[in-house]
Amino acid sequence: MPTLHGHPLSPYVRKVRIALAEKAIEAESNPVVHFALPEGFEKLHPLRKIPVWTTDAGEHIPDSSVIIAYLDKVQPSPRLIPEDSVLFARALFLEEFADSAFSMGIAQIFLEQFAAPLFMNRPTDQAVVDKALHKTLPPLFAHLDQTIGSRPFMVGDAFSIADIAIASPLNNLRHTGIPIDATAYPNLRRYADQIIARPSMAGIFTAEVAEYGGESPEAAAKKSA
Ligand SMILES: N[C@@H](CCC(=O)N[C@@H](CS)C(=O)NCC(=O)O)C(=O)O
Repeated sequence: MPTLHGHPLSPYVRKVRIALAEKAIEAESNPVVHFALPEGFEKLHPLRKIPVWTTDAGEHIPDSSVIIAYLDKVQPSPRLIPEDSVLFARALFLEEFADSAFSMGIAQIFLEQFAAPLFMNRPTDQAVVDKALHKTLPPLFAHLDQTIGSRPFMVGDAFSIADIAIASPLNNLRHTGIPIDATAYPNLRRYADQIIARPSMAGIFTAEVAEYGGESPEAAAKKSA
């Protein structure tokens, strides 16, 4: 069986897990964390990053975007990267947007609010959370809010790599219990609630909550009520 190397809470690893769930592909999980990779991991990924996909034939394929493009080639159904040239370009740009600034902004909140108390035994640095929430993320949320409008999917009329790439870091935001502001970004909030309820993602999120004790905004709201 192929192996997916990388911890499930990494947004890049989760991208691949969602793609696998969509395509019903089974794989072993090797949940290594990026800050404690085993010696020799550079043989799998020269930059020592996660995720890496190891095929049955022992070929190591690094990088979430490359892995999903590969999976789309070896098992095209359901297709995650649109065939139409313009939709292809839009989807790949949104993936790049999500993998870079958007993931980084959410990672700052996730690390401080969720990972610091849980894994690093230190309190949250609220200034870092506030900066990400009030400076870094608003223009990115605004772009996504405008892009999605009232449609169900980020690109065209089908679920794609763009939805996977955006929903995966949104799942990390969800773990912190901080909701997307429904007044400022009503389209994005509706989209996030809908896309994360998709079976391929809901199963992954529920498993993560069960294992790592994150919580949904709904649970956080109930607690503070
Ligand atoms: N573009 C890469 C990004 C992968 C990445 O940055 N993964 C993080 C973990 S979330 C990592 O391994 N970081 C270790 C490092 O940058 O040294 C992908 O999509 O796979």
